[in-house]
Amino acid sequence: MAKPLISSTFLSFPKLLLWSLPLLFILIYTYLGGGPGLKFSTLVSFISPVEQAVTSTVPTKHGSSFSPDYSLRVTEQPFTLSCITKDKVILVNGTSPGPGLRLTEGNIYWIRVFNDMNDKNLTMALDSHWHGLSMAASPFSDGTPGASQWPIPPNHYFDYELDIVSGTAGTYFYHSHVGFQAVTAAGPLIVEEAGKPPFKYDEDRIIALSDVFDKSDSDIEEGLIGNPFQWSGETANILVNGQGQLHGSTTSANCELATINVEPEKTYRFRFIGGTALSFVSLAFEDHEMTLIEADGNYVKPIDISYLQIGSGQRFSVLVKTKRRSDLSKSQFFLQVETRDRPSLTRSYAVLEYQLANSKRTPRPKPSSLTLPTGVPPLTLPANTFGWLDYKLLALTPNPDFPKTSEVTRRITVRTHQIIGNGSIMWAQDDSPWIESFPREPYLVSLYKNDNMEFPSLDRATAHEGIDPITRVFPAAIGEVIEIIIQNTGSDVGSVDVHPFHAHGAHYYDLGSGNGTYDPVANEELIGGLSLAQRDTTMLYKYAEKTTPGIDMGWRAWRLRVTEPGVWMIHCHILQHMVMGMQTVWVMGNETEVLNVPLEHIQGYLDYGGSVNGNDTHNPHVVHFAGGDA
Ligand SMILES: *[C@@H]1O[C@H](CO)[C@@H](O)[C@H](O)[C@H]1NC(C)=O
Ligand SMILES: *[C@@H]1O[C@H](CO)[C@@H](O)[C@H](O)[C@H]1NC(C)=O
Ligand SMILES: *[C@@H]1O[C@H](CO)[C@@H](O)[C@H](O)[C@H]1NC(C)=O
Ligand SMILES: *[C@@H]1O[C@H](CO)[C@@H](O)[C@H](O)[C@H]1NC(C)=O
Ligand SMILES: *[C@@H]1O[C@H](CO)[C@@H](O)[C@H](O)[C@H]1NC(C)=O
Ligand SMILES: *[C@@H]1O[C@H](CO)[C@@H](O)[C@H](O)[C@H]1NC(C)=O
Ligand SMILES: [Cu+2]
Repeated sequence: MAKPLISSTFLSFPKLLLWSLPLLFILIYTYLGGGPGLKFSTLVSFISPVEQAVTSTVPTKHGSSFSPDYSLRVTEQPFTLSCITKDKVILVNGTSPGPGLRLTEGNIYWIRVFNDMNDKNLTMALDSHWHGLSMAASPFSDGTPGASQWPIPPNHYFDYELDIVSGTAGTYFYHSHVGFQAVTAAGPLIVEEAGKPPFKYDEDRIIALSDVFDKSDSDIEEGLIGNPFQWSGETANILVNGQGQLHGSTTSANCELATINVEPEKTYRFRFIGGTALSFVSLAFEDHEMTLIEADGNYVKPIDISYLQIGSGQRFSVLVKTKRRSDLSKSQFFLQVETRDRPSLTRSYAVLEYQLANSKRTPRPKPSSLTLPTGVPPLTLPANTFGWLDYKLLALTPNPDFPKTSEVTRRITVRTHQIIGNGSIMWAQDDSPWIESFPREPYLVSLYKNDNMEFPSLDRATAHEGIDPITRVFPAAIGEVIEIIIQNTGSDVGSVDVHPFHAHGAHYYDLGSGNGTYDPVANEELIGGLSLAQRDTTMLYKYAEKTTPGIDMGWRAWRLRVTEPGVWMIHCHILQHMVMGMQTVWVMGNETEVLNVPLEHIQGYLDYGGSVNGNDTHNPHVVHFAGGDA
């Protein structure tokens, strides 16, 4: 495993100062009791000489002496998911979901991602974006093409540096951020505590959800951006850990239900990962209670829940106590999963399977014996679609630095709207769609090169509801406390949709949601005194099937103290919507803060296929931004 480093390269004083600034800021900030969910341990680790060491940004050659902590190989090949066989499925290490990564907080990791595809680009949003993890120190590793990095060209690899700071233990996932690839190219990423977790459990189990579509990825992508527009079709099935069975299909390999093995009388932490491309689902276990303890990588005050609702990009952990052996009348219980807010309901299952010692001699039941329930579903899940746990998810450890209403410097409304053109359909935020072909090069690259884009103007943005109309970017200054209001509106034909909105870069405080237009005064009544949880993906709900085009119909509000300089995306996590333009780019910090690496050190990042990419004959030259040394 990579050790927290000490740099060997001596730095000039100005560079040293430049690099110390963000750290110093975090240090002071943390000391004052703040930081996004930072714990006391963070403070301790920041003042320890090891983590405070200043690193050089001179690129390092990753030759034969370098060995990454993990490697992921991405291929495109024929594959069968839930009885649906396709010629071209993008897999990580030959499976979907890909292998789970387990990291321990307080360390720096290097993850080598191989693009073994012959004709496709790839980025891995080790979703912060290695999902929700802070990546402030690694500006070109966020995994968002168009915003922060060039994609990895075919038959090349890229080394992602992950600085897993203390206080971030939780459930995440990694996934491709190109086109529709994340429908299958994704995998769990678990950050474990260096010490003991705040809740006691015997073991954990990952429950990753995904969708499967009948159409090929390329047909889906072409249809979504095409004219005439063609919808992807609805999900054919919701998979649990890549497995599922379709009603009416003959059972064969890759068509069995997933089993989640447990033993009697134990406490399990089930880590749910919303890796669905589209589906917003409700789920519950037959005859087993759940206590929610984590949302999006943050521990929350435990809440007993009778069902869980999870959209694309979200993660939740629940504790489940298994039954006593003497109370077991059977050894298999269903996990029932159902879509919400789609034209038709898709229902799927997995099996919670008790491993009983005396059954060790009897072989595990054959997949065919784990058949779908026939007739009435075992559970009746509530039909409700909006408001689940809003104003109820509270930070386990109240954060004294929760930004108060009086500290809010700006309220930025992102009005999202579906434009129905002559045959095409797009999503625009404040009239601006952001699709992969816009911009021509990653935004951060343009800023460094000073060629395609000017630095966004906060003045222009302030005069236009937060978006700078010239650069189509939302700028914010370090130190500001902003409220981001995502406002749903009726489409050009009056339809309304549901959207899981996801932020890279930092976790925000979720201020809740409601119908109509956001009213800060009314909402203050609801949040007053609550120690709200920090999140990175929350739902913009659908409050009506049909409304007047352009009319406000539902909002979601976030509050964020801006601390991490960088170029970050905020987008709907539904892959179809992203492809159709439902993405925004935010520039946090001014020019000095964002472009803080000497240009001569990052040349390799500035061109597509630049020297930061490795291949069979070329070792990559990469900057150790966080200082990770392998
Ligand atoms: C993925 O596959 C590669 C090559 O087969 C292997 O070296 C690597 O360890 C695998 N990664 C994980 C996380 O299992
Ligand atoms: C990969 O990305 C580069 C840079 O944006 C682009 O020029 C190229 O067309 C892309 N290739 C594919 C196969 O999409
Ligand atoms: C779309 O249709 C309208 C009305 O039929 C027409 O005026 C306009 O030019 C069309 N736009 C494009 C881009 O084809
Ligand atoms: C939301 O508001 C609209 C307009 O006032 C109303 O028609 C609709 O029923 C409301 N939805 C819910 C779920 O209350
Ligand atoms: C950015 O902000 C920092 C801190 O306030 C300041 O020192 C610096 O001069 C600013 N840079 C620009 C380009 O405005
Ligand atoms: C490998 O990378 C080097 C340096 O970027 C490049 O010159 C070379 O063409 C690449 N080889 C292949 C097969 O792409
Ligand atoms: Cu959406």
